[in-house]
Amino acid sequence: MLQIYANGSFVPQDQAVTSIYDHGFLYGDGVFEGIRAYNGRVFRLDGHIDRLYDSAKAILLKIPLTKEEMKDAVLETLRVNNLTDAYIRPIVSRGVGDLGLDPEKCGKPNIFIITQPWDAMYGDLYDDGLTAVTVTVRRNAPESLSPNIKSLNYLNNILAKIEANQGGGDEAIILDVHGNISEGSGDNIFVVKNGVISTPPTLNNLRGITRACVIEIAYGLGWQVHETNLGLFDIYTADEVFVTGTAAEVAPITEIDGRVIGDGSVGSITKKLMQEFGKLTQTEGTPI
Ligand code: PXG
Repeated sequence: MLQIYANGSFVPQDQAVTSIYDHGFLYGDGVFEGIRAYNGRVFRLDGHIDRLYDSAKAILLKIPLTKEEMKDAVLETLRVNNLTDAYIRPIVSRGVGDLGLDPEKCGKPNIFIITQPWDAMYGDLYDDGLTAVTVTVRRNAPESLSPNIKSLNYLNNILAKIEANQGGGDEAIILDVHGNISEGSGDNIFVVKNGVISTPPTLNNLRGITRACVIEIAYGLGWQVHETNLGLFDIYTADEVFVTGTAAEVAPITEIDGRVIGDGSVGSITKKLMQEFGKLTQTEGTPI
């Protein structure tokens, strides 16, 4: 049975539990990360741990481990479970409090790290392309709850995913309150038009680690990436659209709201970025 890191100990999966008074459970008060290991290495571990601590800082949650200790805990959890290719989910909740909102009533934050084997998320769709639907629910406004915070409150994304499921889409496209494209339910969005790659700036979406990798890869290939506000018109009329995320990796979208994107097949720039991203994940990372 898989072992879970729970506040410094390893416990079997079915015994890794927290209290119903944990504010992570009562209020979604906490933060998390989604990380992958490929071929015996953890991909962009530093970037993910930095984002975890930034998310925690933004909600005034002091993680009772140094970043180095957290990285060691991630690596040790993989070793304990004998995993070389895995999905890794560190979770830090505010901890056990009472039924009131006040986080000062909570004791120590709870830290859990789940690791498990993980295959490509979308199977054949990497060859055929995903279908996406624009959803009515809008992305949390940064003035209310910054989409930069990877918090345990994912209701906004879950509502988007429910609408995508109802609309027969593989992924949701979420607009911000102004009608600009923000992101998918668990990934960032890129478009390609006349050879130019564009993606929305990160005020209205999560600062994706995969997004940053793809931008790096594109620059390495001598291509430019424009970070600019995009509307529905831009994605409907794009030659290529793709999404990026730790779970999704680089995944092509070939149909949006009933419109065929480009010629309906996976575009050449998307294909190249998928290939190069695949090479990177197989060759770089922190050894387990
Ligand atoms: N936007 C959001 C809202 C995310 O949750 C990304 C973008 C991509 O970021 P990275 O750093 O992974 O490139 C994410 C992260 C899932 C799942 O099961 C996906 C994420 C997190 C948790 C679960 O699809 N994606």
